[in-house]
Amino acid sequence: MKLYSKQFLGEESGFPSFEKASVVILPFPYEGGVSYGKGTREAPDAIIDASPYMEAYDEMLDTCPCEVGIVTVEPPIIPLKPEGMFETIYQNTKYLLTRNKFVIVIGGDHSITSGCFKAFHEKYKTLSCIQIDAHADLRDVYEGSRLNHACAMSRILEFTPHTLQIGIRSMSKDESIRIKRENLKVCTMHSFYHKSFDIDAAIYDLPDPVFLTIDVDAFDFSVVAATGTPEPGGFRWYEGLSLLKKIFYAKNVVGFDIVELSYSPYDKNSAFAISKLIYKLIGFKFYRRVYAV
Ligand SMILES: [Mn+2]
Repeated sequence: MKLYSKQFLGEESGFPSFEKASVVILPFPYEGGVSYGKGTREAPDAIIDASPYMEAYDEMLDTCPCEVGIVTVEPPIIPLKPEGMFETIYQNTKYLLTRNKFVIVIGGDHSITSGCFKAFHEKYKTLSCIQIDAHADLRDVYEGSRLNHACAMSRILEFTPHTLQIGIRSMSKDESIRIKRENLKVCTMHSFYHKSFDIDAAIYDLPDPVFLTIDVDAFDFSVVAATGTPEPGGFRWYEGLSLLKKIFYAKNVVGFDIVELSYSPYDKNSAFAISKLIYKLIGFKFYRRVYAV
C-alpha cells in the first residue's frame, strides 16, 4: 500500500517503512452519509496537518509512543455511492489486517464504520464494539439509506450482539424503545455523570477483542467544536482520556476509528485535539504504565 505524501507526526514519526510499522493510519475522507453539517471530508488532512506540532514524547506515559512505528497510507479513491464506499473501506481495512497492523481509520463520517468493522469481524470472530458518541446511531434507515451515519450502530449490531455505547445524549423515541427491548448496553452521558451505570462491569463483561469507534461529538465543545451534529454536555479532555485509558487497559483493543470531525478554517483546536487523542490512544495501546489522570 502506498504511503501518503504527508505522515502523521511528520518528521517526528521517524518515517518508518510500511513493513517496520506496527500502526497504520488510514485516512478515509468520506462524507456521503452525513445529515447536517459538512466538512468531515477534509478532517483526515486537518488532523494529519496538525500532528507535527505535538511532542513525540508523552509526559503521562514517560515514553515516545511513535517508537512502535506509525505510518500513514494514502487515502483510497472512494466511490460516492454508499455501497461502493462500504466495499472500499472494507477491502482497505482487510488488507491492513492481513499484514497484522494495528489499524486506525480517520474519517469521514460515521457511515464508514460498518465496512471497517466487517473486516475486523472476519479476523476476530468474537469481536465486540465500544462506541463513544453523543448519538445512539440506532436507526435502521435514515434519509433513505441504511448506510447513513445515523445508522452506524444498527449495522454493527448485525455483526455482533456485544456492544457498549457510552456518552449518549441524543436519541429518538424509537431508538430508546429499541434499547429497552433488546437490552442494549447504553451508558448515557446523564448516567455517566451521575454514576448510575456500572461502566466498569459493562466493560469487563464485553468479550475480547474490542473494536472502538469514536465519534468526536462525544467530546465537550472545549475539546472539539468542529463537528457536523454537535450536542452540548460531552466529555471534557481528561474525563475522556481517563475513560479511554480504562478501556485500553482492561480490554484487548485491536483497532479504532475516529469519525465526524468537520474541518473549519476558523478552528485549529479541534483538529489538534483529535491528533493528540489518536497519539494518546497509540500510547495506551502499546505502553501500559501506572499513572493518574
Ligand atoms: Mn454522533
